[in-house]
Amino acid sequence: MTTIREAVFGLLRRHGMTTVFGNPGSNELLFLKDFPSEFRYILGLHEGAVMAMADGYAQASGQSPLVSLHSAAGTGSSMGVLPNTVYAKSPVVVLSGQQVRDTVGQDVMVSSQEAALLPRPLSKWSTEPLGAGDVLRSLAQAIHIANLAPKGPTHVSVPYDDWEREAGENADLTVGRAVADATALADRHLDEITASLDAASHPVLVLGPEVDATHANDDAVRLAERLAAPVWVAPSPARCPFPTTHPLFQGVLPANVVGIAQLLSRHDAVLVVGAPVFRYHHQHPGRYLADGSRLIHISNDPAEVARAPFGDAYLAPIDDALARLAGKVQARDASPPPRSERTAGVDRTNRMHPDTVFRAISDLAPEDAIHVVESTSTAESFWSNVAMRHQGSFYSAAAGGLGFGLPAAVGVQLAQPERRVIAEIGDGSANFGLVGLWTAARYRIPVTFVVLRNDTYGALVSFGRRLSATGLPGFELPDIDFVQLANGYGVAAESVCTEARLRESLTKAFAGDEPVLIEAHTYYE
Ligand code: TZD
Ligand code: CA
Repeated sequence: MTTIREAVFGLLRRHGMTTVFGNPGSNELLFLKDFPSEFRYILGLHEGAVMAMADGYAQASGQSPLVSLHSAAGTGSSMGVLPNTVYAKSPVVVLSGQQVRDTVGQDVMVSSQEAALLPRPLSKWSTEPLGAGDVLRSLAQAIHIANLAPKGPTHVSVPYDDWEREAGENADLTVGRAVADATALADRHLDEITASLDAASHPVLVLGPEVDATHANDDAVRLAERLAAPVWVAPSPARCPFPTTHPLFQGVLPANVVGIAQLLSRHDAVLVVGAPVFRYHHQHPGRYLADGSRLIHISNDPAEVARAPFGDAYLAPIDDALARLAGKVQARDASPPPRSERTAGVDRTNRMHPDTVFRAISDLAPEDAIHVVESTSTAESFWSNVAMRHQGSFYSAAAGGLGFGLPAAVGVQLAQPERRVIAEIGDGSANFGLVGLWTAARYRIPVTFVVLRNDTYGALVSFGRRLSATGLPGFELPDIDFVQLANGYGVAAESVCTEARLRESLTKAFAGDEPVLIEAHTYYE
């Protein structure tokens, strides 16, 4: 007889889901029993870190990892980073353990009441099968839903006495199914968009994370070059959709209405691809778009196109749409617009400006390095100093929830063992996912962690100013020694205060194959 556990491992194998991130409890042991040797289990010491590692892995591999979590408390602990997973459209499948089916109603220890409701609305789909006979099919459904556009995290809660029951005579049919997203932009719509772009005198592109997620970066470059259109990255980027070294690259749009309207005002056609319109952050109300501009939005997410307050939208796969548009619009000639230059910040005694840190990293890292960034006040400095040329070069918390970056870098490195992964993390952010260091040490995952230590929640200082909120408590973070913390988790670490020392440490880290943490003393302006 085939047990439900055996059938589920067959299903996972079938979908290439042989990497499991988890933190086990008593409800999960019968699922993990006789863990097959071709699977790998990556232990995280807190479920927030487990989820962030899995999210990074999913984004950087394009494949679904399985996340195995303990019932209510374990799943609950993972939820701090789940908003990021939802907004990153990351196809993570979460399996949480449940107490024995017949006993859950008594609310026995470590049962999870209304388990399917727990991770909503932070999941694309969540269920607890009504009987053991539906466990395999429910997990298959969770995998398919996670991977159909728009992708997203799904959750299944399974009572642990289900695992040893018989899978039933139809298990092979459920395991063997293939589900393909076979949608494409209709020719008629392609013609409409092409006509609008060809008729425009000054088109501009705004690109979002889904361009990178669907590996459409090269087609985005082709389209921009054909249109001779400047390219902006949509606000608060979670990925890098366009090479920052390209002459048409303009930078990242600010996350407010007036700022975006101003920067796009001289363009009569604004084509937004693979991003929401728009994910504003700072409230600075005004008119969304200058008169005479028309916004065209291509997204693979029905909710995204429905909720946008302006613009005409097309629901379509991003890679297909970009490839076909790039082949169809009229090629034109125009020299790239000048990019506005920032003056680099100046170091102080024993404190570097963030510009110094990012410039050093960009100079010394391999040209295909991957950056996982969670350092909130330094975003502008990062984007103006770091060269990124390839697909999958940048990941950041998609919903701004801290605790993603440090462990996500571990998952990204597992997914991309051939590329150098650098985690640029603020000293505040680092504490939300610090336990990820242990996993890096335990499995020798050679991420270079650079902690920008400015001893404060810098971004909140500037937000406070923006809101004229004075007398705010709880911003200062003195006396956190990241060298000792890293050593405690088994990661070698150094503290640096000057550019010369930083460059030495980075050179050494990039030459090695071990995780390393560099505590870089910076200051907040
Ligand atoms: N908790 C979580 C889970 N996510 C958040 N985004 C916050 C709290 C609020 N928060 C921000 O939005 S930025 C920030 C906090 C606490 C400060 C981060 O400090 P940092 O970076 O040291 O990482 P900077 O460069 O000093 O801002
Ligand atoms: Ca800080």
